[in-house]
Amino acid sequence: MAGGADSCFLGFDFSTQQLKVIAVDGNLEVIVQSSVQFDSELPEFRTRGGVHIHDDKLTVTSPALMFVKALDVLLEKMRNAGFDFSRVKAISGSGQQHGSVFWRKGARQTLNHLDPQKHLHLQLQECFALQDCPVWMDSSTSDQCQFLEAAVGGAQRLADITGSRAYERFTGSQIAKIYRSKPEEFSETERISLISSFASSLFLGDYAPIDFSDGSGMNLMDIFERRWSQVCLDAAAPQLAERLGDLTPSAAVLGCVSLYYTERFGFAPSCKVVAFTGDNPGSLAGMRLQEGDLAVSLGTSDTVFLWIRDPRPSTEGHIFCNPVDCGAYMALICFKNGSFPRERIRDECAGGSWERFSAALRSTPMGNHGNLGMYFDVMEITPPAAGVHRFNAEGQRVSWFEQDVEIRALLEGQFLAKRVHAEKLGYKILAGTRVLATGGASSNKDILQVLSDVFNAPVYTIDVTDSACLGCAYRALHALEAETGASFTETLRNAPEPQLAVRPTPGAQEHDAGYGGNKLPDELLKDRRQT
Ligand code: XUL
Repeated sequence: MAGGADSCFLGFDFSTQQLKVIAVDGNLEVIVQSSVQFDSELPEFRTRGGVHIHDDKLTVTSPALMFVKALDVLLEKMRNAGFDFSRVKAISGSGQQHGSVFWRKGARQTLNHLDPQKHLHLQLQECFALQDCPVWMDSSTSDQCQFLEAAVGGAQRLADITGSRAYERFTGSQIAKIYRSKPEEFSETERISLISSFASSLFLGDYAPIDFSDGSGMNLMDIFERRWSQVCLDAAAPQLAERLGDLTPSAAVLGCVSLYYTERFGFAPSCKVVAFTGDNPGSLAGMRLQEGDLAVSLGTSDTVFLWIRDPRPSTEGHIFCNPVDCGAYMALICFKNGSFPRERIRDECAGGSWERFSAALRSTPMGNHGNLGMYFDVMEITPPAAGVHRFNAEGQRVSWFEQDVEIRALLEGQFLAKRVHAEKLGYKILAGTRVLATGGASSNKDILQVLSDVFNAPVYTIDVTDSACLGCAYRALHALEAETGASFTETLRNAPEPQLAVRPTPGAQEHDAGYGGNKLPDELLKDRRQT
């Protein structure tokens, strides 16, 4: 173990609405948590939800200096609370994915010579070629997406290289937009960081490389070769490779914290900075997903994370390099129709009661006598479809179901879609597969039973509040242990385990063939763009 209870590891998360930190000790106990809310604690930046939504409603940015000032405030809060920075052996962190920071020429010099007597935000205010960073909520780059896909030979070809077809929020199209719309600012740019590598740069006192895992969310990196894809770079902007710098493994130790932190806060000069990564990769680490595991977050929108060995990129979902195992991958699939249709059907078919909703699930059989429904109240992401689609056992469209059948059809349809789309990306349910459930609906055992039966795998629940932060504190610890060859799983063997909630109903195996086969109607499986 990298140090005993005396040592400590920090995980930061530069997320959309706040900056958070978690400290764990060498026994993996969480000892400190703190945060800075952007809107309320840094009101001078006038953000709502941490962002500025521009007049076109599509452009969404956050001030670069707000993130810097948040770090000033957070570290001061910790110092004022008596936190002993000299115990910290290593730090790591995560950032909201896809967002980019444009450093002005000369910024590296400033980073290299930070004055410990002064706040960071006062020293870095002239360091950004763009004051406002494009963030993941931006959807203003449709033209750039089309151009990028056409340049590489189509959406599927782009996914084959970078793990995803072109997405508006991905950094490649964002950079292409800045290059064309703000040529002066672009030519003044010395380095483009992701939010994650920007944050590690602040600690390192130098430009930090982008890690493979967060780099996979740019539409610019060849995820199989783990290097920049020249054809994608060329389609985005000229001389981009030098502005992006090198890529690095997610577990790399980048160096030690700069003098600024040792002198101002009392960090040990030997305190290591471990590559920062994206918040979703950070969460995968925090949930301690293992090979074959799948995590399902059941919230406003539903998200699925997978640990994958041999991915098959598709025009649905994203493949990223795995942040804790350099030879593996992770997939992320987003479903927009999560809790709203669940609540609507509860209201319409169970009188607004989760109890009656649960009773309906208990009174209907697994497989629902072949009845299946897809309920896309709003335009779905995966697949791009809208409306309610009901099919009977013969595969014929029908216009209504009995109330209890409707409730089961909704849940089986939602979970089946998750399974089918995961399998399309190369996911295989293995003997030891665990499904980790999180989010609001994961507190309902009858809902989890349906999930378990559809995947024919046990379902575990896990508290994932701040999983990205926690995951990055774990990653900081692991990066030191990795020097002795320990895997992430070995390093974390004593961390709190997910709790077993339900096992598959006897007979789920027989149903497995039906579930595993593409029981979903073809029209609901179609890819977004068959180019
Ligand atoms: C993932 C994505 C969001 C951000 C949120 O692709 O865009 O989950 O990472 O911080």
